[in-house]
Amino acid sequence: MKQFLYASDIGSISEALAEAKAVKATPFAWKHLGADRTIMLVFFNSSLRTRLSSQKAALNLGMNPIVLNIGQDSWKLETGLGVVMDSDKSEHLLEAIPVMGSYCDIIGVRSFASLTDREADYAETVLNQFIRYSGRPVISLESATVHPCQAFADLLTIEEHRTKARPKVVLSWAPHPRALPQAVPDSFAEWMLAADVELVITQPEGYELDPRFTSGARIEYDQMKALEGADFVYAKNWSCPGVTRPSDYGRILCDDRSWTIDAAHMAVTDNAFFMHCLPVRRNVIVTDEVIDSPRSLVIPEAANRVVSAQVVMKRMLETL
Ligand code: AN0
Ligand code: CP
Repeated sequence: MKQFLYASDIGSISEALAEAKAVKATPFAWKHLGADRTIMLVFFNSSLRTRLSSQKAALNLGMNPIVLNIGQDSWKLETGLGVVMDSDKSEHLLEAIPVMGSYCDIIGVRSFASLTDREADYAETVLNQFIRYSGRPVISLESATVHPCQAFADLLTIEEHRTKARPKVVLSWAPHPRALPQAVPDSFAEWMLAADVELVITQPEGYELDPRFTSGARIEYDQMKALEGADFVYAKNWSCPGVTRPSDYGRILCDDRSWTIDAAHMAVTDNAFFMHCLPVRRNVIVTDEVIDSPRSLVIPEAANRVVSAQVVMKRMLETL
């Protein structure tokens, strides 16, 4: 595997889930694969889970992880092409990427959406430069439009907890005081559709996600109606994807706290599990009562991030 951005990069979803279960059962069984190999984990943005689970997954495979925080440990990097570099950015990605590539066998990159330039974000400009210039397999650790390690872990968590062949999974927008990317809901929708669950997406008007990720999902603007009979409730905030009005891209259009997932929302489901990728703002996205309930999966979901990362790294090591 040379890149990991999309569900299609992993091939058969059922084979990927079977492999995830095997990796989870015996995490150290492939320790020989990573011997004398190095993975570089490059962070342009903050992280708790992705940073730690990627390091743990690499260690489980016998690999050496190197973590670089851009702008804190390194020079500030210019990402724009053709710019006159007289700002505070000392080095261009065009040099930094092949240099980093020369020190490792695999690269993982976290580079959030700008939320100002829709075209550049949706073209995955930064991540594609890593793919083009590093000469190494590249893993998106949440790039502008996708968070595949998260979506794969979410799917594994649903697979482990489902009691129906085709569970009803509701992706619900929820309020948040800051403008957040669309990467998590984009990938979640993409992976749920690839896995063939019954996916319903609910959001206020104007928050329609890009159809390249959601095509085939049912969209229901009435949140309570969407949640009826749900088996899994996946809450997430995202800023305006700019699908209907490009000028609104990255903006907050709604702060309606009636969208916060509380006990009344969960009451109309079929005793659904609650999921969120974390970090989560309590009593804004979800009430304490719901996230602290026995139906909350947020901790096992985060724990599965080691498993999804390990399957991806394992596949890359096998094809180096
Ligand atoms: C990020 C986001 O919404 O994309 C990371 C989530 C994994 N969240 C925040 O910045 C709070
Ligand atoms: N869910 C997730 O990716 O968390 P971090 O931003 O802490 O890595």
